[in-house]
Order: sequence, then C-alpha cells, then structure tokens
Amino acid sequence: MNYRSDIRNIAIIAHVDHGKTTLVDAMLKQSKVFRDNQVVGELIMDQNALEREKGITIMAKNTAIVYRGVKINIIDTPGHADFSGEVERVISMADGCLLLVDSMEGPMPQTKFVLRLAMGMGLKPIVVINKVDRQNLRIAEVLKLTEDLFLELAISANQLDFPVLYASAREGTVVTELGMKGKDIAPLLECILEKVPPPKIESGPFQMLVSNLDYDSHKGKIAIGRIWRGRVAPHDLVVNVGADGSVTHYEIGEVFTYLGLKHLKVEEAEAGDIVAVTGLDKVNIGDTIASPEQPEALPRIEIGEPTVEMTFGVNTSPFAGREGRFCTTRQLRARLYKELETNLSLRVQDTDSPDTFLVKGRGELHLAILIETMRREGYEFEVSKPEAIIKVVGGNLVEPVEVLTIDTKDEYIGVLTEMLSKRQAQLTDMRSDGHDNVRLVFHVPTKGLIGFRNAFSTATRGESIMNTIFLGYEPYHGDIISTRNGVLAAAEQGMALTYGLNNAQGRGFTFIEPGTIVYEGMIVGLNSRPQDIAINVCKEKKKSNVRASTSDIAIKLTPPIQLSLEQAIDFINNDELVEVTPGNIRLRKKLLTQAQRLRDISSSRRSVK
Ligand SMILES: Nc1nc2c(ncn2[C@@H]2O[C@H](COP(=O)(O)OP(=O)(O)OP(=O)(O)O)[C@@H](O)[C@H]2O)c(=O)[nH]1
Ligand SMILES: [Mg+2]
Repeated sequence: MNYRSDIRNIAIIAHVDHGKTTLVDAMLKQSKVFRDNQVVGELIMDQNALEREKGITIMAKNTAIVYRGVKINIIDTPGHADFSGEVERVISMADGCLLLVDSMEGPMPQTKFVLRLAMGMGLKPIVVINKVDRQNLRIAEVLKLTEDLFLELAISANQLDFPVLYASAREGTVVTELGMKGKDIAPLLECILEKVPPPKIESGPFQMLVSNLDYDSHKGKIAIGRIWRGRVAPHDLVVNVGADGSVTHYEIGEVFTYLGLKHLKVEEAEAGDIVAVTGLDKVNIGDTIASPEQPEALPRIEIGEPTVEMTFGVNTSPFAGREGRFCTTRQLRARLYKELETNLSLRVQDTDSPDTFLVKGRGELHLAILIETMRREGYEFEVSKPEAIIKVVGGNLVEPVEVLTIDTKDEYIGVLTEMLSKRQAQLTDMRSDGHDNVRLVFHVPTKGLIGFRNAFSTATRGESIMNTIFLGYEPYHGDIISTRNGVLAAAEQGMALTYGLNNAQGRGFTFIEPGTIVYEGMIVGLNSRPQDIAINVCKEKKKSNVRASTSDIAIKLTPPIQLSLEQAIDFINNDELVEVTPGNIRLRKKLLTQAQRLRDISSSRRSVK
C-alpha cells in the first residue's frame, strides 16, 4: 500500500454556527490564495445567495490550500441538522476531520451526529475548541463533555487519542495550550500534517467515487470526487457505473483540482486527490467512474431518510400565472425531479392529482430552502403544511421522534413545558448553570415540532435557542390537535385599506399592509379566537358630509406581523396553503369562499356522527 505524502484530505464538522466557515476563511486568507489587494470579506465559502442572507452553510463545498509543500483539501460542511445529508454525501472523501466545538455552548446534538458519522468512516479527529476569544469560563467543562462524547462514539481505541487545539477562527489564531497568545493558524496546519494520515493509494487502474455535481454552461455536468485508484487525464476513456450497476462509456473532457476558490486545469491527477472532471453527461452522485479495464463500483453513499413531507402544487389561486415565469405542471415537475440529482436526502413522488407532487425532506428548513430557491428562479406554485412522515413497520404505525434542545432562561421553563406537553414532548434532561440560564432536553415527535418554532420565539421573546435532531422512529402516539387560533380571511377581492384593516385589528393580528391586493379566502391575519372569520379588509370609510369632530383623526394601524416563508409554512394548518411566487408569499384557505368552508365543516360534522 502506498501513501501520498503531498496531500491531506480533511472535513470540517460541527454543530451549526460553531465557526467552521470562519475557520476556512482563516485558512484561505493565511495561505495567500488571494492577491494582496483582493477584497474577499467573510464566510468566503458561503457563496450561495441564501447562504449569505441566512448566515448558514447549506451545501458542503471543497477548497484547498498548500502548506509547506502539502496540499490540504478542505471540505466545509453545514452544521444545521436539516442539511445532514450534505455531510453524509461528502465525508467519505476525507481521511481526517476537524471537530469544532464552541467554547461556550459545548458539544450540541449535531456535534454528536457528525462525530458519529466521522468515527464510523474511521476518520482521524482533531478537536478544535473555537471562539476562545470570548469571555467565558467553561472551557474545561466543554473539553470534558467532548471527551465523554468520544468515549461514547469511538469505535477504535486510537480514535480516543485526539489532539486538542484552541482557536479564535474570527481572529485567525490557533494555539496548542490554553492561555497562549496566538498569532496565526500555523499550529492547526502543523497538526493536520502530523496527525491526519496521508491518503492511501490502492494499486490498479483509475477509480473515483462521485460525491458532488456541478454545472457549467459551457462544460456541462462536472463530477466531483476523490480518486481512490490510479490516475486520470483529459480524453481518457472511462466507464460510469450507475446505481443499478449499468455501465456507460465516456471520454473524460477536462480534469481540474482545487486551489483556493479556483479550479485548476491539470494534465493529470492521481489517486488520493479530490478532482472535478467533465465529459460525463449522465453521471449521478454516488456513481463510480472507472477505467474500462476494471469497472468496479465503490460502495454507494448512504443518506438518511427524510422525516417531513409536504405537497408542491400548481398555483390555483385567483392570481395564478400573474407573477411567475414557470407556472405549469410540466415545469414544476421537471424542476422538482431535477433537484434530486444534487439534493440527495430529498424525495419527490407523483400523487393521484396530476398537478400535485409529494416532496419529502429532512426538516422544515430543508424544504423551505428548496421553495425559496425555486421562487427566486421564477417558479410560482403552492405548498401545503409540512407533516411528519408516518410509516408502517411490521404492521404497526411508527413516527419520527426528535431530540429537542432548548437554551433558555429560568422564567420560561413553565410556559415551554406546558406548550411542549400538548405536543407530546417528554422532558429528559434539565440543567441549570446557577445564573438563570437553563438547558432543557425533550424527546418530541416530529409532528409536535411543526408549527412550534413560531410559538417558541414568541413565547420566549426571541431570547432562547432551539435545536433539533432526528432520534429514530417510535410507535405512533396519535394526532395532536392544533392549538392555533383561527384566521382572518379576506371576504372579497380588492385592495386592502386602512379602514378595513383597522376593523380586522379589532379581531386579532394582521399580516398585510394597506395597499396589498387580496383575494377572497386569502389569509390576512390571525383571529384572537379559535374560529376562522371572513372579514372585509377592502372596506372604505363611509363618506359623510357631516364633519364629526373626530373624523379627521387619521387611523393608526399597528404594524402588521410579516411572516417569512419559513414562518408561513410553519403557521398554516391542513386546510390552508402557502402560495409562493417570485414576488409574493401569500397564505390562503384551501377553500376560498366562506360558503364552501361552512359546507365543508357541516359535512365533516355529519360524517363524524
Ligand atoms: N467571537 C467569535 N465568533 C466567531 C468565531 N468563529 C466564528 N464566529 C462567529 O460565529 C458565527 C458563525 O460562524 P460560521 O463560520 O458561519 O459558523 P459555521 O459553523 O460555518 O455555521 P454553519 O455552516 O451554518 O453550520 C459568525 O457570526 C462568526 O463570526 C470566533 O472564533 N470567535
Ligand atoms: Mg458554515
């Protein structure tokens, strides 16, 4: 067995926001991959518009730097649990991992998830306690908790022998002992060279596993992955082994390796390296590209199952077709199925209705990102309330259950436990730091978490943080009755006016500004009572000739609550939809007229009897 001492392949893994992408910034900046006068900013790898807006990584990405003559291929991964599929997809390219742990928060649910993955793949870990620039006194405790996690998850004794470094990714410094004054990230790079094993090279002809796909309008599909065996050069003849074992012959177009944010065109690349190749127009993630001499498939990438589903349908609102560029069933269907090529933990199914598709994902955010991406591309469609995926296993109904971790203040414990008990949650742990801060851990069915995020941030006035992670399937515990109040639905089509909205505010909260064009059945607010009511928000004040002393005082509306896309899909009930267009996000009743809704209620009452 040979090794390539000139390469190291590492994945950076952690819970959300623990500083992975910021650490990659420091590695890129200090390795001089940019021109001296180049303005690169922060979170350089988070280039996707939604990543920049939300400040989170959504897709795993590759980059590379050179340090003391060794190329370090770096894979930055997302830390949000909904994008776990991205970590699963790329982790097999690495031989080692940097496990980042926030010096205050300590190991979190996703820290455990990604570390378990890395241990399962046999990666050599390096622990980086990050954000040590902040005022905090918890580092010893955080380290102890991290060690406990390794004891629980390591599958071989040598995984317990991990180096620990202390970093301020933001300042671009790493030290080997706490209290040392850092000056750069050289100690981290030295540690990577020393501790992460160089890639092993198996002897034999070319073989690579495709872990990612990219597109280029000139070059077409680009397959990205690690070469496990042999070498590859432009114009080589290869075969692609698909999921069903089918073999397709291709000629390689160009071969690229990574350096900084660039793809470098190379004449040849060898086993151990991570490359991008063109020329294979039908390649999929998980396929093996190999020499025709020995076309053996590598094990396919295993991706966890989705837990949440919702329907995507052609827009059926009275405003359909006004704002989108792509509005037809055919366009919607093609777009959804195309997404499956790169979004590995997503599933799409046709339904009995030709205009509606069932889309399954790893969580509400996973689906919300897809919706937002499509809407920005010009698609117009409607989506239903997300629901937990219930399965039948061995003749019994089972449902997904998650671990919910909440960091909050003592004063909110009561209200949170009450809200969560209605959602079938069970408190499994509660730890207080003696300074009014408390961490609560619950086991809660996924169905109980749908619609919880909005209620949670309102109840704790935005002062608390919640995290969830998939635990497993458990026997179905029965339905949860919605505790949300009824809605204020527009009674007719037209422009919402201050006078009409003021009336609506007498009944509850409103969601729209004066001047918004509404249609009958569109949701314009939340009632303060359980029933839905239709309300005429387009109503004008009666003109009268008599000047009453108060009639000139302008009506002051309370500013509306403007729901983001994620809040909108979290808000709706089963008999409601979110209409998504490039210009607007509208909430609506499925049945638009009040007469239809009343008939529906009375017929469902009859069927209960
Ligand atoms: N004080 C301090 N803040 C940091 C440090 N490193 C990162 N941050 C901040 O933490 C936040 C999250 O950083 P990111 O680098 O986006 O975290 P991430 O792990 O890549 O997050 P995801 O990719 O979404 O999982 C940002 O506001 C950073 O500026 C650090 O060393 N010290
Ligand atoms: Mg990131």
